[in-house]
Order: sequence, then C-alpha cells, then structure tokens
Amino acid sequence: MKTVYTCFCTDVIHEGHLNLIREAQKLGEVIVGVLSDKAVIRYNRFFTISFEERMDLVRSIEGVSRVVEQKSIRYDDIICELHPDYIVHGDNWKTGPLKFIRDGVEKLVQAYGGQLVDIPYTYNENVKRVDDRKREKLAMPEYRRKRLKMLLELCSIVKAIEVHNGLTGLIAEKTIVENEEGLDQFDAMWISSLCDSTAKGKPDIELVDMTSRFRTIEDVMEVTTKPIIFDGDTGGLAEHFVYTVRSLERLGVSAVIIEDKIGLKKNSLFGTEVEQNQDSIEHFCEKIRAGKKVQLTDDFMIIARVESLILEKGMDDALTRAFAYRDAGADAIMIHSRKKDPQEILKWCDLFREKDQKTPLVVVPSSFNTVTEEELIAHGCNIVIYANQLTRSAFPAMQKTAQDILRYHRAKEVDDRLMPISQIISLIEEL
Ligand code: SPV
Ligand code: MG
Repeated sequence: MKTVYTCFCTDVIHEGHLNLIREAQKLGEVIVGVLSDKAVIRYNRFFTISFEERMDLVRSIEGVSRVVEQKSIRYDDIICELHPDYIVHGDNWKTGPLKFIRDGVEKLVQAYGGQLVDIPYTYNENVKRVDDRKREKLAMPEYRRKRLKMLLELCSIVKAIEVHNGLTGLIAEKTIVENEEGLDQFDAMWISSLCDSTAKGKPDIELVDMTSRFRTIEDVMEVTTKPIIFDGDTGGLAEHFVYTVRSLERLGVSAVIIEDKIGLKKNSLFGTEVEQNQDSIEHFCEKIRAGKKVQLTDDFMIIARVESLILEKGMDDALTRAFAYRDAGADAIMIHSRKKDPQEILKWCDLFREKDQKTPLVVVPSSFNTVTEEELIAHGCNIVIYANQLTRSAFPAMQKTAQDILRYHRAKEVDDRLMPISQIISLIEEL
C-alpha cells in the first residue's frame, strides 16, 4: 500500500483537517506528523494543549494510521526518514510565507519519485471562527503570560523588539522573514520607558505615570499575542512596586525589569553625564523580595537590571550585585552597558556564567550594536532586547515627510516613500 504524509500544526481539529485526511486516505495509508513545540516557535504558533495531547488528538482522527513527531517546519528530515509516496497539504502553501516550505518539499519528493498533492484549502466561516478563537485565546493573560518562560526553555535566544502602541505592536507581531532555517520573527515585545515616554513627547524620568503605561500595554495587547516584557524603571517605592507587580501579572505581562537606581532616574544611555544614583544592594534586594512575595503565578518574572557598568562602578560591583539580586529572588539579570564595543558586556557574561549557568541573562545592545545574536548565545545570553529601534526609525522618516510637505507646499513629492493606504488597511484586521 502507498504511504501518504501530511503534517498538522494545530490543537483544534476542524472540518478542513478532516477533509484533508479523507482526501489523503484515497491515496494510501495516512501518516500524520505533529509539529513539535520547538519547531513552531519561529511560526509564532503556541498551543493551548501539550505535544502529547496533540499527538493523541491526531491519533483519534478516523483514517489516521500512524502519528509521528515532525521536529522542524521544513520537511527534509521527515521525508528522508519516511520516503512517503505522497505528501499532502492544503493549497494555501502555494503562496505566502509557507511557499518556501512547499518549494523545499517539491524538490525533495521529485528526487525520489514521490508526489506532492495540494488539496483545496477549506476556508469558511466555521474554520475562520476556530482560527480566530485560537488566536484570541493565545492573547488571553493566562496563556500569554507564561509564554516567555516557555520561550526561554525552547529558544537559543529570545528576541524582543520595542513597541509603544498598537501599530508598533502589529509590526512586532507580523514581521516575518525567511532565512536558511525557515521563518524568523520576534518572540516578544519590550515596552520601553524611553520609547513610551518619547511617544508622549515626555522625558524618560519616570514622569509618565503607571496608569498611562498600563494603557500602552492594553493598546498593544488588544492587537497582539506575543509575550510582553515591561520596562518598570526603578520600580518606584517597594510599597508601590508590589501593586505594579499585581497589575502587570493580571494584565498578562510576562516580566518586569527593574533597574537598581534610586531618586530621579535618567535614561541609562546618558551614563555618568548626568547625576544618577545607584540603590544600595540591601535596599534593592528588599524591593525584589517584596515583588516576588506578592506574585500570584509561577509564570511571571521579575528581572533585576544592574547599572554598575553604566555608572562606571566596575565589573566586580556588577557581578556582586547580580548574584545578590539573584539570591533575593530575581528570575533573571539584565546587564547594561553604553560602551560601543561589546567586549565589556561579553566579558561580564563570561564571568557571570563561570559561577551561574542557569539564571537567564538579558542584554540591550543599543550602544554595542555590532554584537550578533550568535555571539550573545555563545556568551550565555538568553534574551536580547532591541529597545528603541522602531521609534528611532520612525521619527526621522516622519520629520523628513513633514519638512518636505512644507518645502513643496503639497504632498506629492513625499508620496513615493509612503506606504499605500491599502497596505495600512490590510495590516489592521477587522473582526
Ligand atoms: C528603555 O528602553 O527605556 C531602556 C533601555 O531602559 S535604555 O534606554 O538603554 O536604558
Ligand atoms: Mg527604560
């Protein structure tokens, strides 16, 4: 009997899947691959049930004779292993972001005389409703919140990009590029104090109040599903920080980063050019402990940010503080530097990793931007935050457009570099 292979990346079986299996059965014995958690991250697919439960779910479908794990979104390994006579898939992969996977499969099956069969993709009101519900569920606080910890388990490095409103949230959510390994996209979003303040035309000195910062989070959450890391500045008074932790947790934020400064906080990229005071180790540890004590779920992370290198207090101080904050309960450490050369940060990470191989490390390469993700992984970093690049790219573009409209007394000259309105509209989904 001929063998037929198809792959499922879902935790809900709808009529489209059943139709695919029925069509596959006409060709031979049906083997279904279930995509592993690790494989689907780059797809931004997360599930509301475990891998084992997904395997059981597929096993229970009438007409499926065998279920196997597919460990990559590319089919290379599984095809080499199974050499199926047919590969069956919905014809939605003929265009769009899945096309490169289909192209790869086509080449592979041709090589051994297999056949690729595209089944008309079932898309109707019911299927759309199932898809929408699934996405909305993933955006709910209880699912979104725990996703950062899941990503830390599954990714070699978690990539976060700055967002400060619904539109930048959509860019973080939907920007996908193809690369050698398949698809790539950001894993998480960073709600930066600098960019949240800048978007409001305010300085980054903890002036924008928490109610307003929470409003930004809500705007982003309304239109996205990816996990959020919140820039909590100094965290304020410990007596206030505990309320912030509760609110963030309830909203579905995955982590807050607080920095060990006290008094009037200025942006770290000013370094020692402005007066900034570092908190005492004891006092900052108290704040971490207070936050950890009120946290209600295991999902939420409090990340302690060490400012010693920014304030030129040296490597030893930065290490002593990092270990003290970890011992006070911090779930991860962010180490910051404003040196252009990444060596300082990388050296620090090496020294930290000599003593601690487990606690996740977070870096923000705004100044030391020559460093690659690969280098960061090699030095034990777990989260990289691209903290302000969307704001910094939008601002000069908008400024130039404003200047040119004034210069030419009309808008025609700027039109070529503008996104067509039709594209803007398609970025924003209607319910
Ligand atoms: C932010 O993005 O607000 C940060 C990172 O805190 S930095 O601006 O580098 O201090
Ligand atoms: Mg900040």
